[in-house]
Amino acid sequence: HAVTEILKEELLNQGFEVYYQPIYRCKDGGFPVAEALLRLPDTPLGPIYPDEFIPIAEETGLIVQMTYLVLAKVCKFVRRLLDEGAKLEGVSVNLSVLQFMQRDLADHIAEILDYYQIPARFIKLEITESVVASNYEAVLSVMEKLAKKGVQFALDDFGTGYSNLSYVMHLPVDMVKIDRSLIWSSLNNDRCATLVEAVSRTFGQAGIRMIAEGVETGEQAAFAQRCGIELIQGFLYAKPMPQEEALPYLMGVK
Ligand code: G
Ligand code: G
Ligand code: MN
Ligand code: NA
Repeated sequence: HAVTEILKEELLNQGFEVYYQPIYRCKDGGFPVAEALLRLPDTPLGPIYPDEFIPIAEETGLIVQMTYLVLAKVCKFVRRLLDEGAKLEGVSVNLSVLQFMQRDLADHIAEILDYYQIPARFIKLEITESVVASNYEAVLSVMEKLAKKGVQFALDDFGTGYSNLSYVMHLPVDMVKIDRSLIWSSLNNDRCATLVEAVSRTFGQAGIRMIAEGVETGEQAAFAQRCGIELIQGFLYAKPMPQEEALPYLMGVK
């Protein structure tokens, strides 16, 4: 498969780019958090998008090494941000289910954090509900191991597919990201809006930080704010962008 060969090649010469999407904080208009997103802008086949290469990386197992590369690049960037005095809360990195099957995941992450001298709280791992559903016991035990080291977790794509309150109650999850489909539906579906608002308030009261995803319009942002959601991720405020462009957002000068 041509894409598989390209992924191997990019791994060898570390050609992957990591983009950062700054995440907006409603109360002060700052961008204290960003999500790291893999990009392959320049390959022999032209740009290849994550929706195409992530599934292939998962099938071939290449995702494991790719994620370690992302983590290393993210830690290096976080080190620079901290050295330059950023009031950063952290950067989140997506984890695939295969990653949780790696026995040495927690140790390997600890090693990368140690190498770059990054306190663990600055790295937030995003896991989807489907990852949890695929192997609850194994995922829970790895999460607990990492949480003990201080790594934080965000539950991604909340409200799609496998939504299960018991995950939020029993997993060491610091943040819940409301999926963009729910944010979008809420603007023309009162029942959806009421449920999103209730869930957001309830989670917020339980000390779980909320992120609204996929906010593209002022109306959607206003809705998220009415729900008391703390953080907003969406094209309205900032798209995923190269590190150098994301830097001023995270430094608080944009
Ligand atoms: O990045 P969007 O900008 O297109 O990303 C599409 C999908 O690819 C998202 O669901 C995102 O979670 C996933 N994705 C992007 N980067 C990574 C990564 O580094 N690791 C994993 N596992 N998924 C990623
Ligand atoms: O990991 P997750 O599936 O949540 O990945 C975030 C995805 O959402 C990335 O593909 C990113 O490019 C995308 N995204 C971020 N903000 C917006 C937005 O405002 N609108 C849309 N359509 N997609 C967004
Ligand atoms: Mn994500
Ligand atoms: Na999501």
